Amino acid sequence: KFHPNKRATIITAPFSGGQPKGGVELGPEYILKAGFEKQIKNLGWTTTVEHPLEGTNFELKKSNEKDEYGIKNTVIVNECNKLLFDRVLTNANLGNLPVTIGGDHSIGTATVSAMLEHNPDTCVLWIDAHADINSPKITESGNLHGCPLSFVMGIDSESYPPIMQWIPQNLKPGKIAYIGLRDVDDAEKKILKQYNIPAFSMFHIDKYGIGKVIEMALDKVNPNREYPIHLSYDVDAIDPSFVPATGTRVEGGLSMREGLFVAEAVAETGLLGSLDIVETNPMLGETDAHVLDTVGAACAIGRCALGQTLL
Ligand code: B3U
Ligand code: MN
Ligand code: MN
Repeated sequence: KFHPNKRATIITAPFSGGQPKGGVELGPEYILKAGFEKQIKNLGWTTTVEHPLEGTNFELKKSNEKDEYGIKNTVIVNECNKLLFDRVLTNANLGNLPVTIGGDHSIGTATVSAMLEHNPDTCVLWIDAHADINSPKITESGNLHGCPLSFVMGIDSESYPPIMQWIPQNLKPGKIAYIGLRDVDDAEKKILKQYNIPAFSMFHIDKYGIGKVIEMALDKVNPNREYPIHLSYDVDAIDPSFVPATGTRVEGGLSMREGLFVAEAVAETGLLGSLDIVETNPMLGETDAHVLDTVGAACAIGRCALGQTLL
């Protein structure tokens, strides 16, 4: 429905400044080396690859100190997001489906706000073990990969540094639903309640099954199945037994099939407008198999979201 011409732009976001661990900036390289572009071409898509962070050297500027706003690496996260915002928005406006490959989830600030700038009707499915909705005011870690959704919703905006004023606060609470949550900070739970944000945790997946949960999530944010969907997929939503090479593993996650079903179900709606695949960290695998499994899962999420079916 939204991409009959099947043109996708793979936008690499080799960035780790939203969290302290090294290695997540290698995610895009590993995913591309595994043949991701070819796999998408084989599904009938015309593909382009863009590297908007080339030559930036953000990694060299990383620190683990909180600034006066209580957050870390504010400047590089912000600069990174500006570059990605421009490429995601430009590609979306050209009719290309942006597939942003991370890197850590702090880049969600750019991808979500760009897609809402492109089409204000866009709804967001956030697939994650974590809610990523801390603000500078409430974050305990100060890691900005735990904050992208507060920035695009303007939550606690008085606590933001002035350099972040460019970010369009264009995501409304009724336009996002979570699937896969199981590690949510107390202050984040308050926000989810206060803003009445639909959130389907692993409890709901066990209770209703993944098929029903996707239907319920879409009924909340896209009841008539008419709006484009931004699918922001943190690979840590899937259980660490299948996806071990990621920065913040949380036991009790989605099975491999449940994880891929989420992407397949979005593809089935014909409403996919854009996709993020984030938090693949090839340096955190303890064995080669760990890395292969994780990179393989990231590629499979992309293929399923872009229309690969089992039959
Ligand atoms: N909520 C915690 C932990 C966390 C968020 N996202 C990840 N971990 N991957 C925080 O740091 O904000
Ligand atoms: Mn995340
Ligand atoms: Mn996560």
